[in-house]
Amino acid sequence: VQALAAAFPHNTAKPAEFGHDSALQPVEGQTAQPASPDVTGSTLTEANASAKTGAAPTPGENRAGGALDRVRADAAGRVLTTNQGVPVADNQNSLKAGLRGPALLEDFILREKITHFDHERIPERIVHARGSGAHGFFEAYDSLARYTQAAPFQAAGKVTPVFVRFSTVAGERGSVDTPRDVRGFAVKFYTDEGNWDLVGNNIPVFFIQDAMKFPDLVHALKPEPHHGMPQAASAHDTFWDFVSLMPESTHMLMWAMSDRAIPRSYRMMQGFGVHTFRLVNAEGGSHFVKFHWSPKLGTHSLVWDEAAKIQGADNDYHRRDLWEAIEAGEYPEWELGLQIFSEAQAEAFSFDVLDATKIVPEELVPVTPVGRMVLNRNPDNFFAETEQVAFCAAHVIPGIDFTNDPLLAGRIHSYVDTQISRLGGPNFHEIPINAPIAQVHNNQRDGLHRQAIHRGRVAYEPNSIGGGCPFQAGARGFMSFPQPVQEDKVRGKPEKFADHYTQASLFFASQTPVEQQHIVGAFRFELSKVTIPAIRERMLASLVNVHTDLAAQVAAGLGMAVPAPMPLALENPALPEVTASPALSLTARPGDGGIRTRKIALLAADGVEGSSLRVLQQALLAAGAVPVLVAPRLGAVAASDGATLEAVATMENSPPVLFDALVLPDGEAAVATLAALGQTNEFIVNQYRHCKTILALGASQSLLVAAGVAQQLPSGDVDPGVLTASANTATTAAEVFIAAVGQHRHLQRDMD
Ligand code: HDD
Repeated sequence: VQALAAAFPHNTAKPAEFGHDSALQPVEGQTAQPASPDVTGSTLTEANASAKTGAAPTPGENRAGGALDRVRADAAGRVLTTNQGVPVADNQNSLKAGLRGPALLEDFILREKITHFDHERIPERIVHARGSGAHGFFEAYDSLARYTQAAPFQAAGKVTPVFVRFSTVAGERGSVDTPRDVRGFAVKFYTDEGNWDLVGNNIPVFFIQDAMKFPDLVHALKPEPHHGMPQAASAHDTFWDFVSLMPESTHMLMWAMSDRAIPRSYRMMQGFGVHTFRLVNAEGGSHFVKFHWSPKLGTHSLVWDEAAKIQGADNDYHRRDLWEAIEAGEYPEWELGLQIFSEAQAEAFSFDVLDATKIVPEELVPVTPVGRMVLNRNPDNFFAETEQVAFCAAHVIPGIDFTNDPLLAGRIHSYVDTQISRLGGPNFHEIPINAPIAQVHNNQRDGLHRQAIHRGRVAYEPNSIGGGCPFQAGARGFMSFPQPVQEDKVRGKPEKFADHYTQASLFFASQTPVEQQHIVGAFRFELSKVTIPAIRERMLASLVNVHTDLAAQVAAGLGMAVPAPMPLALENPALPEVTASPALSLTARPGDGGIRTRKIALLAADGVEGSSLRVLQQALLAAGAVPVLVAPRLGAVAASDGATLEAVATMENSPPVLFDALVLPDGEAAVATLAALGQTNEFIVNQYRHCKTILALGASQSLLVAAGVAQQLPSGDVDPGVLTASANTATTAAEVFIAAVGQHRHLQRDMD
């Protein structure tokens, strides 16, 4: 066993993974009983916390994986078997009557293998099909018991395991990671009182106000049904046809056309619960609440030209980014903040808090930090975990309740319903990634793929034969907030829902000039792809109501005149409480200015001045960045001082858009080689256009000149992101360079 363990080392950073010396490993030939999920008591409490929950996480250790250990399989050192556990002698040849004879029907081994393969795929999600997930934990800063009895918020330091899935919305499962799109931000909390799913997005509002319109929205957004185009893109006729006829979508469009829709990383975007939810405390007292996740790394985005090019350079850009960061121990972290307000406060707002196209400005109700979420473990198996995870807006726990938001009402139905066909039946809650760590006992039985073996003959309640078990929890159980309801049945909307523009204008007014330009550019791009002029015109008419400058600039880009404004559904909306909200700008959360996990390209070729590159490399590593030596070909690069550097990427396999910044090397011979390559120019031009930091050492300054890159901005100011230095001053240059990369981008240079 020890020899095998040495030959097949398992990942010791994953504490509970089966390894050769693991206590979890079944002894060969012995039936392995799955560990009981509850070995210490009838309910999971802080006192008997299992390996999956506990008071505080040990740094580097991820407790969220524990409950999944009983189903993790590791074949290292094992014999190949059929699904019935029968050892397979030959996995190369089917059973035939003679070496050149026909295959035999009796070959159950071949048939089992092929049949299973034939059914490997399941339907993809109707929306949010493409996504990436990770395990982690949520840790409360303090008790929120005065507001809610929700388990994760009951004590300072309380830890609740989570599984998170980030996603795009429109694209299919195999589509790209960087289209202009909303990102899903779905968090499953495995709490002591059952699973709570906070199924949010990276944008705090939504396109529509009523779930009745969701199928229409999605049909308009998805590839057009006659020819199946375009993939993962909203820039087409049907989407803009629909939204231009639905002015309620305007506020969301402003966000979706902003840089929020092209995040640099899942690790660098906010998340929002979108709807107004309710917090309910043990006494039954209720407050309204909005959920906000804010990334520790700050909010950062791509620019559109870069996002479009990344689609070709790396389809898995965001998936890889998340995976690599977690593997490297650079665990992404978000702070959870709550906007808590009373129903009386909500009544007085100029907008309706039940309208998912509206935010509650932070100036009106501040965001209170209540805890942090850390993602510290990658899934072991993409399908078993990330694909099979089933988030449901209906999954709430005691202490969290719904409001009458009509969009939320439809979601409460839709998610469970969709899992039944996607995951093949009503027992998807038993799939390990979906199974709560709280025990499940009820009288639901049977159905496709039932895993639990229910004992006894009682599957009804009330019963006497089973001693009345399982019994109702009474006051300890989930009780809906007893909101009084006495109204006529109607199909309609409250009046404030008809104010479609006030908050769209607030959003635009709250952006920096560069952000406003990016919004203009996005509208221009998207509407330029619309082939029916009447749709473009209708959309412009709507934008006039947001901001005349916005409409004028978009119209100019489309070669169209600004039309008359679209008639308002509500002529005299209530005066807004705020007309500018700095928190709505991405610049409000710059992060700590550090450059951890940023990828930096160091170009090199034979003859490169080695010592200055090594200084840069060391300084970047020390700052937590990922310096990557990129050369015309892989392998050894001979430096002019006789040393050898190792190129781990080529200019062909790693285009410039995959890097956050660029270092050009000193060394006459290397610079001459690089100057002769078209890719060098592309590296410099792309990095420059995308407002990234470039450092040219010594002789490579000629490459900047050749690429037409100036060190001065059009304004005459020095460009803080175009740096030059001699090789001798590499140590100082590294400091300046790192500070400049920490700015993320030099948008003063923005030129597209
Ligand atoms: Fe939804 C998936 C977020 C409105 C119906 N939605 C889905 C996912 C996220 C959201 C993050 C992916 C979950 C995962 O990673 O598996 N959806 C939202 C937000 C909304 C929203 C923030 C508005 C506030 N959704 C919405 C409505 C409906 C749906 C109004 C239907 C009435 N959403 C679904 C769905 C999906 C889904 C069809 C597809 C796959 C799935 O549920 O599991 O049920």
